[in-house]
Amino acid sequence: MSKPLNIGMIGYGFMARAHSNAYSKVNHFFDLDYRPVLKAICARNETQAKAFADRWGYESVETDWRTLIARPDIDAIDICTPNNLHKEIAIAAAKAGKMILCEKPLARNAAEGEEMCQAIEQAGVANTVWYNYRRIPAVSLAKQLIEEGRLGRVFHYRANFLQDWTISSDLPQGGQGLWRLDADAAGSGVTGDLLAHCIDTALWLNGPIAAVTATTETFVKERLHNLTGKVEPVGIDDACAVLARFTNGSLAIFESTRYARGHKALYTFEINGEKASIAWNLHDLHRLQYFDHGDASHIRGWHNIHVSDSDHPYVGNWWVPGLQLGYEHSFVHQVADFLKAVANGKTAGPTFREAQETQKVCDAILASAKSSQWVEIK
Ligand code: SOE
Repeated sequence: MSKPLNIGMIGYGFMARAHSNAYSKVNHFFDLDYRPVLKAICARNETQAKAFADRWGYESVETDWRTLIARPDIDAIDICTPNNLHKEIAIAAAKAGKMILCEKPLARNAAEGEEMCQAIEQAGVANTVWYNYRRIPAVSLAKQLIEEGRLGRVFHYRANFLQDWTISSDLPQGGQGLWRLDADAAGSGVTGDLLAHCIDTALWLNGPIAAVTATTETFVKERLHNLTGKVEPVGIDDACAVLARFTNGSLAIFESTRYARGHKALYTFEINGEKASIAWNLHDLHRLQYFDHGDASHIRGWHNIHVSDSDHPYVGNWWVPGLQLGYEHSFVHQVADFLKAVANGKTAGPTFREAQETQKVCDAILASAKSSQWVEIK
């Protein structure tokens, strides 16, 4: 019989739905010592919080996150708020001895991230940051192929995260649903929101980044601010282009933008090694492209691996072979790994400390865009 682990969710947006869905499903598919219980949802807007509680089956509603954290019946706090609240909530939750699952990016910048890391390390609480794409089975398979040594020395890493939803200059900034355009709430624009995913995966697959040089652009300079009612300068980066060097000697190109007309959420990466290459993209997320130079020359070519067999990462826990998984499953996998780690007294990455490495790279990218210089990552 699994033990209950009571979740206190803060926020009710898109990510709160993705995480709540994962908590609800995980024990149906994974054998775990713990079973998440949707104990309480917290949001300032009580009507919205109650509606969320009804739809997802949360047992209770709070309107002040401090009250939620003070509740002795809450084991884990899930932070799905805008980024400007991550630090204060995470530090308070750590001091209260709660486990913490924090939406990405960890914080608005590395200074905030460092305070959060120190708080959770001092408290010794289980923690994770929701960089969910690591746990798409095809991406986990890429990790496996790299660990099996199939790529050999890596020369190149290139990744993009492309969207097009902020092109209209009529789109306001700030407030519910649009806080990602407000620098005070978000910290940065596409660098923290989209490129951070590319960096998290890159650090996981290819090791530390040593230095970056970058340029950013804000194409729409002023937008109506939903909170002040005034037209205000836009403080976020709309697009970001980066050159980077990994400590293993490989070179990288990263790009993220919300101005790539026609692309809604196209995350792609390709890695070129001495012996093989791998490529993946989010619009075809159940496939991994793999080119092995070791294949006999007359049949050498790109393998198009449908990552849906029972010996592929996570897949054996779901349906019968050949039936593919999607975006939502990556969150279920993250919860499963988190709960397994909690049961074994271990950590499941990305921890706050790992996510802080991504934060440091993002800070270096933004600093380089300002100074037009290469910036080393300390
Ligand atoms: C932005 O539109 C966004 O929702 C990001 O915040 C998520 O992290 C990304 O996975 C999808 O796009």
